Amino acid sequence: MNPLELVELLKGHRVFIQTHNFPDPDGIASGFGLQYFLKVNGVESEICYDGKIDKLSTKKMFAVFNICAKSKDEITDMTEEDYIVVVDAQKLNANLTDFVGDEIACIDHHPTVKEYEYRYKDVRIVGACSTIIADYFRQTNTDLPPNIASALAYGIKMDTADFTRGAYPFDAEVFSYVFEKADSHLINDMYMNVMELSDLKAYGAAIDSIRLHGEVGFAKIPFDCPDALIAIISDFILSLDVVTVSVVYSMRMDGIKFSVRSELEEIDAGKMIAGALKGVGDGGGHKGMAGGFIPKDAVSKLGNEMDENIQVRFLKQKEIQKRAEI
Ligand SMILES: [Mn+2]
Repeated sequence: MNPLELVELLKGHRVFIQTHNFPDPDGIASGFGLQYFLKVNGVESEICYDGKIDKLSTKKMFAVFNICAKSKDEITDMTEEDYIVVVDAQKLNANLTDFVGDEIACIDHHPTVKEYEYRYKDVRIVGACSTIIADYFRQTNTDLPPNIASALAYGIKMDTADFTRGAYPFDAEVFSYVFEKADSHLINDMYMNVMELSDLKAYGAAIDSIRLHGEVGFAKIPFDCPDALIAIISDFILSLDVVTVSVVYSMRMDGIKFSVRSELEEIDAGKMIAGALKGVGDGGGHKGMAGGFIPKDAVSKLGNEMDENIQVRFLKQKEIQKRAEI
């Protein structure tokens, strides 16, 4: 797609750039980069999202790169006439709230689950949406200031886990273009002081409670913990040399929230949690990573020995999958 066609389409309209709900660094960087690209081409826009920004590292981007974005509650005057460009997400997906404006354009790097007719669609399977936005600058030879270049470089690094997750040569090619124009101090700054004291308490609780059953590591955080942090702690437990499957859960006011990881080819984390929580809650996800939830009302079904019950449920699923393998 020629990004200047997008500019033409948007001219004369009020424009919003919407990221997926609970935006991550790639979503924020994509929105920020696109906002600047449109601005130098004469189109003003606002970045918006639904949900919260609950991770310190994502919050930090706003200060480090000087980004402005509005949450759903802060936008009260969007109308049906307004144009929305969806970035790092697609309309009709569960992670994108349907705002009142008209979603006329979409720029994303995820496979399309539900088709939708946009007037401008640029969906490419690459490692990060930031890669596509950065390519707009390269393609059109548009001036790329250091803070924008740094944000895009950070978005690419984060979404590809430093080129170890779903990265393509195209990501590396575009990364080298933005990195040359970036301020490396700004990128480095993003990696400093990103842990909050409350994060450390959650790590501490998980470490204290860890139980190993063969290669399966269980850890419980006995208090409320945001999704993103439970997921990071699950990765952390998985990084132990003896652990190949990790199950981490947080006791919340409204129930128990789970995050599961598997690095074994024969153990599917999504199927494992779906089976383990059957009858008490819901779970699902990918082979490598999955999540789930047991609502408060169902917690009593786990009985007095709740932790043991949870462990038995997951271990049984592991056996079922192992047996299916033979
Ligand atoms: Mn992304």
